[in-house]
Amino acid sequence: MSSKKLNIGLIGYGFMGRAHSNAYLKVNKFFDLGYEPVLKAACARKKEKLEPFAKNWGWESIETDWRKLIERDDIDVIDIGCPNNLHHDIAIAAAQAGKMVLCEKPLAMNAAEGLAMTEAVEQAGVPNMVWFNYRRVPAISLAKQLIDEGRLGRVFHYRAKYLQDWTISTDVPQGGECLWRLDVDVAGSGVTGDLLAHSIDTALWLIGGIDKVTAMTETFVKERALQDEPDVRKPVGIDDACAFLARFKNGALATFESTRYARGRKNQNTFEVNGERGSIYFDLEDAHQLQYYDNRLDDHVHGWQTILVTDAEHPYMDKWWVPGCVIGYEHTFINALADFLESLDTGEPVRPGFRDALATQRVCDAVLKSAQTESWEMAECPETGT
Ligand code: SOE
Repeated sequence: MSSKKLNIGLIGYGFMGRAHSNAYLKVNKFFDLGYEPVLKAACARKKEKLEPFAKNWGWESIETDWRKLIERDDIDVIDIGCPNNLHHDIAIAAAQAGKMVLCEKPLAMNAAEGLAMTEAVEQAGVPNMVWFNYRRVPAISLAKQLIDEGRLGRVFHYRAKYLQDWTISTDVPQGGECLWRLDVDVAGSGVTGDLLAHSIDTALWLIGGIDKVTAMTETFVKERALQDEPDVRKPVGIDDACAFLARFKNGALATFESTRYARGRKNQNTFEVNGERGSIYFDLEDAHQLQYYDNRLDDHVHGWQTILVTDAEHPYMDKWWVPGCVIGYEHTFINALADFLESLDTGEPVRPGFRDALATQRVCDAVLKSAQTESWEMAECPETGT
């Protein structure tokens, strides 16, 4: 297929800057699409870090002020891959300038910001997407397919965990490059916005809207040095751990748990769904597999089966390798980008868009509020799944 060029302006050169750059470079090698991203400009404040990043990934030019990037006529898409406290201003300015907007998760620092951003992209009528990349793990997309096919029937339970262990040491500083996730003024929250936002996005997609939540959070290390000023110590404002109960609007019950203090757990993102006719279980540390229990089989063959999600019949896998050859983390961004580019051709908005991510943000806000009030809080998220 001959494709139209789509000029990308990426903001941020960290972990997500790399993941997104890689997706732009590879997407047309594997997917047959009507659009082809051009790595037009990379933007960040620190020129000395930005220049080698841009050179390495093949960005044609650089900008050190995101406002200048947005002003450029040769940029079609603004991709926000910088820390959370900048998402709001950049997204609104980009939408008002008529640019398409892609934004890293979580959408914003809180739901009020998220709402303003959502209204901005909707008023401007610009295509938008939030990089909740785990929806594009083929096994998670397959879970969605099995649920939509009715294989689980009525859903009773949803059980999610998102565990890491990289902040246990009291010597880990907060703020600054890579460690902004520990600074509440930059991140907005701790594991709730960073990790549980993924779990909530997946849950809303698979099961539907959440009605209300009751939560507890803990900050285990109360004070940390600043990365950029090691002699200065500041109270820690993020939640190190969070656990909450939720009721979905369809009556299903859920538990969610997240921490960065689960020694030995590096990036364990799991969920289990129990339904009337069957169950499914997923673990990101075995991302190529989906566990499925089908109660409709004859009694004597009941048992959990492991589906190796690498066949051409499985979501996205016809674009990758031969059966049995697994794909990994980076491919989830490529799959997401392919869906975005395809949506420009079909005119069918890609999910999750800003409005979908706003629902997740509202659940996060309700969770954090509930941890403070120690009572149930309404999640104010829509009736249907996103
Ligand atoms: C945090 O450590 C983090 O990098 C998250 O910010 C990402 O969203 C997650 O995919 C991996 O872990």
